[in-house]
Amino acid sequence: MPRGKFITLEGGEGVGKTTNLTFIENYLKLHNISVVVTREPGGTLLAEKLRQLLLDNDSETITEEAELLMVFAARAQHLKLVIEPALSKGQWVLCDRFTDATFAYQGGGRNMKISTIEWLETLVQGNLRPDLTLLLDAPIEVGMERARSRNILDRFESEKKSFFEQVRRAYLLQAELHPDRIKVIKTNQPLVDVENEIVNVIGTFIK
Ligand code: T5A
Repeated sequence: MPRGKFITLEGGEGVGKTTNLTFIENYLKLHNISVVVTREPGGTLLAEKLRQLLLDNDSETITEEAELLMVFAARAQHLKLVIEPALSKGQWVLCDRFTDATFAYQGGGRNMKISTIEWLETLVQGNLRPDLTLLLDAPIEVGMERARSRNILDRFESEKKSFFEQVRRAYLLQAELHPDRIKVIKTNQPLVDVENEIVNVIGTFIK
């Protein structure tokens, strides 16, 4: 049984990751690909609890170091219990956010050292990296407006505009550093056009 492929979906707040996740899942299933859909932080009982703690707006101030370690603690559980077993069985994994989010939010947004994040990435993931990453990108105002219209803002969504600008810049830098793996899709356009671009990228990848 060939190993499955690992696809991740990335981008700032409200850019349309969750909206397009189901579309991608259905597209893969149409092509007879067995796919596990999951998310980060989260995907296991413990990792979902850590997600709650990370997003909760009422907690005590979480230090940058604690935040980074919680994100990777959740990832370690998720990899061992969900992602690795699925890939080994030949299933594909479609994940809403992964380590590029850490480089963007904790690296770009919080200014944490990239070498520290890389060290933790190797500790937790070994050589495992996504096979394909779709980076959904839209101007900050568009994403924040969409996020605001939908729910009460969580701990990250309550950050200042400059934080999201740094996050966006860091994501685009990741795409520049890994052009073969990360494909940027602009989402400040009608959903149908976003879907067409996604089909182009995933269609080529499947072939
Ligand atoms: N985090 C995560 C870290 O700090 N480090 C890490 O390592 C990881 C893994 C997780 C938070 O954790 C942080 C980052 C995050 O802040 P999350 O729920 O995964 O949170 O991320 P959010 O960005 O908060 O997810 P959202 O659900 O808010 O945003 P989505 O999924 O990008 O957006 P979506 O699909 O819900 O769309 C938002 C609205 O826009 C509409 C949708 O209908 C929806 O109403 N929409 C469009 N409208 C018009 N045109 C289009 N093209 C549209 N696309 C979507």
